[in-house]
Amino acid sequence: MAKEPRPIEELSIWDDAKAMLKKARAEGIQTVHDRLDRQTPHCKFCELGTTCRNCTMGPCRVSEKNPLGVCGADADVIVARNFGRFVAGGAAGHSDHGRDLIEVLEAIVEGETSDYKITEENKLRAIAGEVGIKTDGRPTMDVARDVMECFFADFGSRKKEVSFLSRVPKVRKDKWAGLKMIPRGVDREIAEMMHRTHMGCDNDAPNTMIHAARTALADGWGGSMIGTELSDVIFGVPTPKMSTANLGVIKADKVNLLVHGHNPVVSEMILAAARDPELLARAKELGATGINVAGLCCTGNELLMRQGIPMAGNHLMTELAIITGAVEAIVVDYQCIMPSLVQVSGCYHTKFIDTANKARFSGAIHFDFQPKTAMKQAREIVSIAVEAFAQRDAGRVDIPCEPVEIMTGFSNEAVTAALGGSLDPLVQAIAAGDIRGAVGIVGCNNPKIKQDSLNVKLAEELIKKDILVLVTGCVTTAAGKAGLLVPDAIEKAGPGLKKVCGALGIPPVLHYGSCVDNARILQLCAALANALNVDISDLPVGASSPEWYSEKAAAIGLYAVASGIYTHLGHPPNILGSETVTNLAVSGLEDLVGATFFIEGDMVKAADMFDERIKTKRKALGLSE
Ligand code: BF8
Ligand code: SF4
Repeated sequence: MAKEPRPIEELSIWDDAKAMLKKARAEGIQTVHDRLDRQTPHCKFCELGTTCRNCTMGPCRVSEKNPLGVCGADADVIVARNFGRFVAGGAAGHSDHGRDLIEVLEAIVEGETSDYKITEENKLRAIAGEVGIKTDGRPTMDVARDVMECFFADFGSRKKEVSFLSRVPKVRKDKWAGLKMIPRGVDREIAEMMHRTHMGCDNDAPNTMIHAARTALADGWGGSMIGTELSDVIFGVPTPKMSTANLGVIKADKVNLLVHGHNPVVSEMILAAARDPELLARAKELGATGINVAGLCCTGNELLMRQGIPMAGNHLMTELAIITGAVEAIVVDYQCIMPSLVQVSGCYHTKFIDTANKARFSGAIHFDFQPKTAMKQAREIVSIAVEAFAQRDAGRVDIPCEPVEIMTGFSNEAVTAALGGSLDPLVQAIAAGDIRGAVGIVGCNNPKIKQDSLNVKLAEELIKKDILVLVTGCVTTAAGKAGLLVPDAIEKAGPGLKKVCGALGIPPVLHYGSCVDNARILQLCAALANALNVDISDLPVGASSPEWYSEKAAAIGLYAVASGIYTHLGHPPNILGSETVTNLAVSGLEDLVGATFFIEGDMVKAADMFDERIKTKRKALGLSE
C-alpha cells in the first residue's frame, strides 16, 4: 500500500528545493524522496551488514538465532567483507576518474588531440620533481610523457608504493609499513579486495578491514590525487574568484545547459563550446539572450573552482533543477547521477545527454566522448541544447529564487600564494590559537536526512569555535547557500578566525573543490605535519561527512582515518551487525593509525567532539588555547 509522503517541510532546509518539490507534486513528478518513502522500512539485515550474496550456496542472512552462513562465515566476516567491497567500489570510482585524466594527458603527449593542452607547465614540473622525474633542461612533452608513464604504473602491481607517498611524513609511512597498509598499486588493492572477499579467502575481519584501509589509501594518495593534480595541469590551478549558487543561477532568458557528474574532461569542453559565436548567434535567433552553463555536483565543483561557473545545486537538487522547466539539456559524465533524471527530463523539453561508455543511461542521447574529437562533439552537444530552447514551455517555467554569492577557488597553491608564498603564516596562526584547528566537511546529501541541515549546522558550529572549515563535494553548495562562502561570513565566526580571515579577505569556510579534491586536503595536512615535523595524527584537524550516502564517501572517510585524521560520520555505514568491526572503526583504529571514526547525528555534539580532540592535540603539541 502506498504510504503518505513526508511533508515537504521535512525534506530540505532550502526554499528553492521546497518550491520545486511542491511543483513536482503538483505536476505528478516522482522524486527521490517519494521513492525513499516507498523503500522504507529497509531490510534490517542489510542495514546491519549481515547479509551475504558472495556465492550461490547462499544468499545468507545471519543473526543471533542463526549465526553462520552456509559456508560457516559469521557476522564479523560477512560485515567486514561487505564493507571492504563497499570501500573498493568507492576507490574504484575516484581512481578510474583519475585514470581518465592520465589518458587525456596521453592523448596530449601523443599529439592525438589539440583540444586539450598542458595549461600549467610549472605544476607539471613540480609534480614530476615530487615523484622523482628529472625536469632540468628537459622539454615539457618529455617530462609529461614520464609523468604519464609514472601514473599509469601507479595503477599496476610492479611498484612498492604509489608515487605520491613521497608527500607522506615518514613516521606515517613507517606506521603503514608496520601494518602492511602501504598502498602499492591502485588497481592491485581494489582487485585484492575483491579476491580477499571471495568465499574462502580472508576470514579474519580485522585483517579484511586493514586491507580496506589500504584500498582507501590507494584512492586518496593514488587515484584521487592523480585526478586532482592532472586536472590542474590540464585545466588550470584554481584561484580565488566569486560566483553564485542555487536554482536562481538558471536563467529564464537563456539556453540553460547543466553539467553533472565528476570529471571535468567533458564539461570543460562544453563550457568552451558554449562560447562559440555561431552557437551563440543561433541561440539568439531562437530568442535566447545567451547560453548559460551551470554546474551540479562535482563536475560543477570542478568548473566552479577553475572557471567560476555558477552552481545550480548539489545531489538532492539534481532532479529539482530540471523541474524549473527551464533546462534545455543536462550533460552527464559519471557517478552520483540518479537514473531518474532521464524520466524527469522526459517530463519536460530537457535533453538528457550521457557521454561515457561506462555510464550509459537507457533513454539518453549518447555521445562516446573522446579526446580526439572533444571540441567537435562538445559543439554538437551544445547545439542540441540550443535547439531545445525552441521547445521550452514558458508556462511551466518557475525559477524560485535569486542566486547567492559565493567565493571559490582555494587550491593549496592559491592559499600558499595568499599567505605570501609559504604555509608559515598558517602555521603561526594555528600556533597562536587564532585558528585553533581545521575540519574538512565533505560529501553528500542523503534523502534520509533533511537536506543540508547537518552540513550547514556543523560548519556554523565549528567556525564559532575558531575552527577553520574546508568544504568539498556537495557540502560546497550547502555552505554557499547558507552564506558561509563569502568574506562577510566572518561575522558568524569566533574572534580568532574573524581576525585571520578578515585580514586576508577570505571566508571562514573555504571551498576546496570536488570530492576527488579531498586529495588537496590530504596534501595540506601532510605539508603542515612536515612543517611541524610531526605525524598527521598529531595535528589539530578533523574530517566529517554529515549527510554521506556513497561508496566513495566511505572510501574518503577511511583514507582520512588511515592517514591519521579523526573523522565524523552523521550516520553509520552498514557495519553495526559486527561488534568486532564496529569497535575497530570507532575505537580500535586509534591504536593502529592514531585516529578513529565517530558517529554522531547531533551537530552541536559533533562540534564539541572536534573541539575536545583539537584541545587534546594542541596540548600535546605544546600549543596554548
Ligand atoms: O563525489 S559529495 S553526492 S556528487 S559522492 Fe556524489 Fe556525494 Fe555529491 Fe561528488 Ni562526492
Ligand atoms: Fe553464504 Fe558464505 Fe556464500 Fe556468503 S559466501 S552467500 S555467507 S555461503
